[in-house]
Amino acid sequence: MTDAVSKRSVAFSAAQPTGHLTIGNLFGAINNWIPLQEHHDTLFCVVDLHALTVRQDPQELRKNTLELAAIYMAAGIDPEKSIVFIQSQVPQHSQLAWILSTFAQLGELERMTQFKDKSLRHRGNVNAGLFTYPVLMAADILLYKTNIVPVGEDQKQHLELTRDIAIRFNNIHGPVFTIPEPAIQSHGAARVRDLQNPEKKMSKSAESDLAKVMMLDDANTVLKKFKKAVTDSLGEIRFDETNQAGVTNLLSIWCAATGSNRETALAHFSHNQYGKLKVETAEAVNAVLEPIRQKYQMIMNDPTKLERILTHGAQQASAMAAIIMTQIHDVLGLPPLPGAYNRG
Ligand code: AQP
Repeated sequence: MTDAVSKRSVAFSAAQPTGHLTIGNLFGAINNWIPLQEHHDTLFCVVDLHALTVRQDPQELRKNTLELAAIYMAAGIDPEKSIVFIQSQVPQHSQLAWILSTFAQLGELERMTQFKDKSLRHRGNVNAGLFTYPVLMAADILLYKTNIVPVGEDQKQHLELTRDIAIRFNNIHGPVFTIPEPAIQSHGAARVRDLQNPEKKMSKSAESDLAKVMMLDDANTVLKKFKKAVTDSLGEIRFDETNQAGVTNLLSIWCAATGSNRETALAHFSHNQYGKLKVETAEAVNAVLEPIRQKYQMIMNDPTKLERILTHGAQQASAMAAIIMTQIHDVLGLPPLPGAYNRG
């Protein structure tokens, strides 16, 4: 990618630097990003402004932001094919978010389940940014005339709101925005579950370390976490989200890690004990993570190169964003932009 006037369809996705990524982020989202690089214009963003909706230690945030970009690349995002950048280095994200907030209804934002969940988890800091998070996400996506957004199932509701905002804007001001489509994994990895509480999705900010497998965990830690995963006392290995959420989660992770379907998983495990399922799932996950861990170390050994890639990415993204912002100013009756954007 890289050409602001390319005619290929555009794919955009992002993750928050609220910590290192989990295998939920990998199997639910990033693994879907990689093949898109071949036939789409792809942008992958580290959304640090989103991370501010939960109180962050500044040193940690700075570190996590760079490390997250390195994890993208270690997992297979190629900066020669994709634009990789940090959200706060492209100011049009915040500018468009303000404009879109005048097209989002309070009632719509109140219905967002992530807002409800996060306001319960962060009772002491239910800030307005947590509430308007989906509007900033809509800006991230719409800024690049995005066609496809590969995300985990948890983001489906936000995507629907993005579409509604874009349609509402277009109905009033003409066809400025492209209406994006979500691309969600069709199998179990669309929602990898917490290893200690399989009723919940695996989250990088989960309090218990045993609940989440991080992409950079070492092989022994991965094995330990899977061995301690919560299952049940039924003693049967099958896909049953209602009665055996823990076992179903392990099977789904094994499928995602080995590229197998459900039938293969059942044929492989159905007459076995939970212990074998846990150990083989850990081994399959380690086989996926080992090359990522090695590549991550290589990338982090050259921080100057990493920063250069991100600066270049921000310039490319900003040049693309400037095109639509000019159009938006025009249709809304705002004065033309005084060439303030860096067109890279
Ligand atoms: N458990 C999951 N299963 C499948 N997909 C997942 N994603 C996240 N968790 C799972 C997908 O990963 C992408 C990046 O997510 P994010 O960093 O923007 O934030 P999130 O969805 O809020 O993820 P976390 O890990 O739960 O972050 P925290 O703990 O900071 O809130 C998205 O496409 C998401 O769908």
